[in-house]
Amino acid sequence: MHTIATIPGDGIGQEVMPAAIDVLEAIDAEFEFVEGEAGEHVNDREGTPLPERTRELARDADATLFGAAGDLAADIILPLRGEVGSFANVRPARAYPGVDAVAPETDLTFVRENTQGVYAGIEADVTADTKTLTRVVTREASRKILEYGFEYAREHDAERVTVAHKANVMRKTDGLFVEVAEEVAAEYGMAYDEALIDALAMHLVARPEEYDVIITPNLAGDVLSDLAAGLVGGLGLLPSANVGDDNALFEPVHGSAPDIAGQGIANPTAMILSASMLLEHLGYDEQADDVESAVLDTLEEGPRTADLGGDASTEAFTEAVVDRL
Ligand code: GGG
Repeated sequence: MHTIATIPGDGIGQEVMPAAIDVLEAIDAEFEFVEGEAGEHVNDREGTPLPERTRELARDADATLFGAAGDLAADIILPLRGEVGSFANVRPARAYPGVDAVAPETDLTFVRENTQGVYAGIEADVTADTKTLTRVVTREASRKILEYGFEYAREHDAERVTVAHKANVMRKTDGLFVEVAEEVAAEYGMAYDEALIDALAMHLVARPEEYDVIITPNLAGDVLSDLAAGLVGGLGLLPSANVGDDNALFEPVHGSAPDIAGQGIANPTAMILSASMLLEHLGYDEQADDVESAVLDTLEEGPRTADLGGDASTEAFTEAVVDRL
């Protein structure tokens, strides 16, 4: 039996996590769920949003499900990703049948570097009016994410691999990323193209169907995957996996969504599909496919949540998924 740490976090994380647990309880597999506390309410009570006991749960579990973080994301989700040793954040963005998508042909995956770049949080106060941020890019971390990205592309029979960067401006840091990309692609014997991040944003809006696997530095992957969410029907639809050598954490791409939190109307699709990615990671391939099919059928046939033009609650959508399992 596998142990799964569940950490709902803030805002709608509290509402979509029960949906994922309901689904995992409905399939043909047995899990032990251990819930970990994290978030603003924990910070108010204990002076830290991510207590050591929650970090330990994530470290010790076979895999972790995380809900959402808001203003305290830097103190919650970034360290949690570190606790499971994740170096890759895999974010598939697909347009699903029945969902009114801006770009219905979209089917691509971001493989985002998860440990460094500007999200490493190396910031300093020079004076009250001047702040600095140090962006570190290492050969080792670049090689790790690029090898993972090319391997992922090979395993998924990707038609195209794109390496995103801004090396024409950030010559040393992204320059190193591009240099390592050339080496790794040669070792894998795989073709790839490079894309400047800003131009890539435009191309993704204009012709998303031309892309397949996109390997990106940390911040770019976060921003471009939200852009892709806009192409396929919204942030409620994108799941993700934070993958390490021995452990992994799965979470929706969306944040805590304070504008709708507490109303029971959040779309749990991204959270449930994250649970499906977790199932695949733990070797429950058949169950992962079943969950994905149940979600896709529900998206196509209804009921739908408000973000997709319906009026179903989070619970009603989840029940419809569970009924199809
Ligand atoms: N479930 C993902 C989440 O809480 N996202 C909020 C956020 O700000 N994330 C930053 C990141 O993904 O690096």
